[in-house]
Amino acid sequence: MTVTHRHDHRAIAKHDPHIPNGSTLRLGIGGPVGSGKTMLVRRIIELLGTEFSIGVVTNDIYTKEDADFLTKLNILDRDRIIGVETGGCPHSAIRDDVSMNLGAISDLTSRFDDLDLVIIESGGDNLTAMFSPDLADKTIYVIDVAQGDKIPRKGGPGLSFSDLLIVNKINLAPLVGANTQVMLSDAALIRDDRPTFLADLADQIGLVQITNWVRTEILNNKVQ
Ligand SMILES: Nc1nc2c(ncn2[C@@H]2O[C@H](COP(=O)(O)OP(=O)(O)OP(=O)(O)O)[C@@H](O)[C@H]2O)c(=O)[nH]1
Ligand SMILES: [Mg+2]
Repeated sequence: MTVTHRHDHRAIAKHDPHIPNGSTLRLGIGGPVGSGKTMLVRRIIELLGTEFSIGVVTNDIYTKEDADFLTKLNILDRDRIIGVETGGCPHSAIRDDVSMNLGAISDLTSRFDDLDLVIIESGGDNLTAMFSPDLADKTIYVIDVAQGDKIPRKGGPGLSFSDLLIVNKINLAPLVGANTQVMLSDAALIRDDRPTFLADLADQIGLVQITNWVRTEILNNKVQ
């Protein structure tokens, strides 16, 4: 029996003609329902959309709500945004059978051959969700304070192994009795050196750190 190493899958995916070439960073954004994933996509487009060529794939279970929302904002050419209706468990479409998402990325790359970044927003999911390395090169996991400052202690692959963890809606922390410093220290315990940033994406707090991180990942991906 041939045992294929996890990273070999990614190498194979990168050489598939339907997958963007190595200079396109595929960035997966996951996290629970309503934590601010689409708001993060919006901010990345607003801040990096003139510097880089960006495409977006959103996942919703029954609609194309997030793709429609981003399209209506008029911050990115509508042809650069594709909504996928997963029709089932959101984690399945980003982890188990990623074919719908790979198809959407393939559509984007056939429309635009210069993509620096493809963002894949997962449907809102539970703490067990995680992107397949066949689909995403790097991942951001978004949680918010309103779910309680216990969330980082509850763990899960997104919280532990995402390349960047964002604790969003920090302006709401006093209203819901969440201690963001506890969230940061609990996250640090399970994340080794992987960073965790605090943000309020709606009020544009914490955006410099996030933008710098995404820009660095796009540029690092090009020199690999
Ligand atoms: N106060 C506050 N509200 C926010 C922030 N970020 C997002 N929201 C609001 O929270 C709600 C959910 O935000 P979305 O960006 O749609 O969250 P999502 O994770 O994409 O949601 P799903 O895709 O449905 O799982 C919206 O009403 C946003 O306006 C924030 O930083 N602060
Ligand atoms: Mg969303």
